[in-house]
Amino acid sequence: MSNTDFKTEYFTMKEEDVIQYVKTELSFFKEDAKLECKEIGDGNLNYVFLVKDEVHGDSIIIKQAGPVARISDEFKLSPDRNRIESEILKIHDELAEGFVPKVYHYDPIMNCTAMEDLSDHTIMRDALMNKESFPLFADHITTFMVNTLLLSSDVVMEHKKKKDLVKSFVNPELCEISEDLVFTEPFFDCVRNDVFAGTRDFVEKEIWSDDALKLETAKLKFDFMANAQSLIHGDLHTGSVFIKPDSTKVIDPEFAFYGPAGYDVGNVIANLIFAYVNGVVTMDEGSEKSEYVGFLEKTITDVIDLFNNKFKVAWDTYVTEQTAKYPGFMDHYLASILKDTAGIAGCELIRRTVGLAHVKDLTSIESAEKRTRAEKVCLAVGKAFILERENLHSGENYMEILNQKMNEI
Ligand code: SR1
Ligand code: MG
Repeated sequence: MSNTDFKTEYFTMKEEDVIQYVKTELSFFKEDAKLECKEIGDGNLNYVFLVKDEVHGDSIIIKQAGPVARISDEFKLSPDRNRIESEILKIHDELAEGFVPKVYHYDPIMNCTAMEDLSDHTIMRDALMNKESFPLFADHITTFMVNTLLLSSDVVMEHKKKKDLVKSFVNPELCEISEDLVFTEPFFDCVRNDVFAGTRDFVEKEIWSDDALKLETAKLKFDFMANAQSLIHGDLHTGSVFIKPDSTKVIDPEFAFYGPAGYDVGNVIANLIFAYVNGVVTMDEGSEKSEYVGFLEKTITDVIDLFNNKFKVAWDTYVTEQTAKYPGFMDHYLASILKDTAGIAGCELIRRTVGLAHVKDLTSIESAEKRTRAEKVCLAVGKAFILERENLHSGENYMEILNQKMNEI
């Protein structure tokens, strides 16, 4: 065991330390509990421990922030991200109850959070790779996004309270990761990029040599840094969603800060597209494929359209700000979120294909030919989303571009 003093000095815990930790620092388990612990994290940054009582079946998650990222020790990260994550989960639970795990305890010395075990759910990216469908997802995620994004913004919140939240969730180190990995590095031949051999020529011609595209990514990057519109999740991909057919839980909001609302919506769309492209290129023709691909087409369409509709309803219900109620302002505000959504979906599609942090939906494709096709589609769709973002207002608009690139490439 590394240490048993959890009250004075931070250290990164091993499984046996975590058992000791829950026994001494939490009153979650029963006296006669027989605890076992396993590190189950597969994300890029943190350590996630599942602690189970073999006697009574109770279980809990302990998530600890380490001093460097798991994906690469080039990223030295403030463990304050664990405070941000635990506080955001509580805020999300107030704004969108039922869509996040319950937080039981936050420890600012050990930089860890104790939270609800969601082992009866599956990480959505894994479930999608397994070709499972979730017809309720679009409804769930759009409720989550409309509630968390609109209700945390200036058009609903008292402005001084909103500014206090902006201060509390300034998240410079994790924002810097996104500024670099999402908006900067994928758009030039950066040494940290990881480009699949079959895709390289396409990337050089279609992405790195396109000055008009690069200009648009600069606009999106500076908007990301300067537009403190909503308290965004900041990393809302399908690996940040736990799912089962009747339940959707959004986890891992450590990248949260006040940024453009469209960042979250765009990330959801892009990651559904990765699953869609994977399904199209890897599945054999037949009913299983058409059902699964059909589910994803409908979900991509519905996420945009339901977000639009629910946003308008929530606006009428919650917005009290005098000037925000001027006729025409809601349309102007929502149009700018939708424009950001398309631009961010485009950046996410490109950065997960050529940048440092990839997605299994693409890297798991065994055939080099199929993977190359999938990657080129993602790049071409991403580029079109960025360049044409002014014109992407409906789910149908998104599917038109996706179908067009899928047919062309
Ligand atoms: C160094 S972290 C790499 C990526 O993992 C996280 O999930 C974020 O998406 C980040 O960009
Ligand atoms: Mg994460």
